[in-house]
Amino acid sequence: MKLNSKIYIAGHRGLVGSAIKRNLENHGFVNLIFKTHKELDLTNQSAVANFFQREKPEYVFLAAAKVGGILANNTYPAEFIYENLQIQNNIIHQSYLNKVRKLLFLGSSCIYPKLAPQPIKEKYLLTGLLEPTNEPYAIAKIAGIKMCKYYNKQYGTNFISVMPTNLYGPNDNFDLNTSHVFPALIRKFHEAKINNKKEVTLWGTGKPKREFLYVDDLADACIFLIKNYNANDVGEFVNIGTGKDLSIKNLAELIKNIVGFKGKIIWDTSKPDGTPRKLLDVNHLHKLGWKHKVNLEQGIEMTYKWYKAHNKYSLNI
Ligand code: GFB
Repeated sequence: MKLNSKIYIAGHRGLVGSAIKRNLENHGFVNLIFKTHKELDLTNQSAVANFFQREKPEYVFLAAAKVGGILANNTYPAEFIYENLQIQNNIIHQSYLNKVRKLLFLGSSCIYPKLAPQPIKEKYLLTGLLEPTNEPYAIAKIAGIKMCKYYNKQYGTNFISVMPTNLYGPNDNFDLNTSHVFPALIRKFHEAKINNKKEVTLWGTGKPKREFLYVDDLADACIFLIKNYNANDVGEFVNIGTGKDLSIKNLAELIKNIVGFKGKIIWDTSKPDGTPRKLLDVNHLHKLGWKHKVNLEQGIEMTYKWYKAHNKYSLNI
């Protein structure tokens, strides 16, 4: 991938896409293309076909998706399966038809069975029942992995699939109904602090364990892989994570302390816990030569700093 290679970032405004865009720009890549949802509806087959025929990108980062936390997935299952399948099918198929040199497909760690042995190895895919709260999204992402695999097999394309763990960082979604747990905790503790609240309500029991990777680390891993490897070097897909997890309760305590909230935490067990644990085995990734750099405490500090600087809720207005 050269500095003037034509690179399309699908989903450039989202948590992952904006981190990939930031990384490429910081490293001097000057020929990036991206479209807002208004400019290009990725669920529209002919619009995507016209875009690819016109732009002919050489590299594609497929970071566009309909994403959300446990409640959003559980509330809008039809939208999660339809929109993600449409987006992937359109971009993967047009990348093949328009001879894209390399595509990197972003999946998610929720593709694995609810009760997979931990840490989860790539080979555990499809060895058991999925977690119900995110089955639609997981099925769509599994379809994306398989589509890349079989396009590579039949058409000789070079489409790489990566499965990141739970992500967090700048540009995350902080809407309390649709967000993931990490941004929700940042916002809940911050708002409780500035409004002198006595308690904060969190979801579930706090017992589930999650692994968290800072999004700029993920972007670095994606660019490292697409620059240094082809699909057949990577295999069907590769986990991207830190190899460490903690309970939601411990994460809440960490974020509470860094934000400086002094009140109580109440657990609303009417909300779902989701899968009990999804710690990724990252040996394959390490053997390919990449390891994460940002540890959780650093990541919390950096994310909270970004949140206070970019969020109307933080400006005491
Ligand atoms: O991050 P999260 O929404 O999704 O929830 P998953 C993680 C855990 O945090 C669950 C708990 O046990 C939640 O009950 N939690 C506690 C909260 N308080 C809150 C809160 O205020 N907001 C949220 N959102 N959670 C997602 C999948 O699963 O993982 C996605 O649904 C995607 O599709 C993502 O795969 C990576 O980690 O359970």
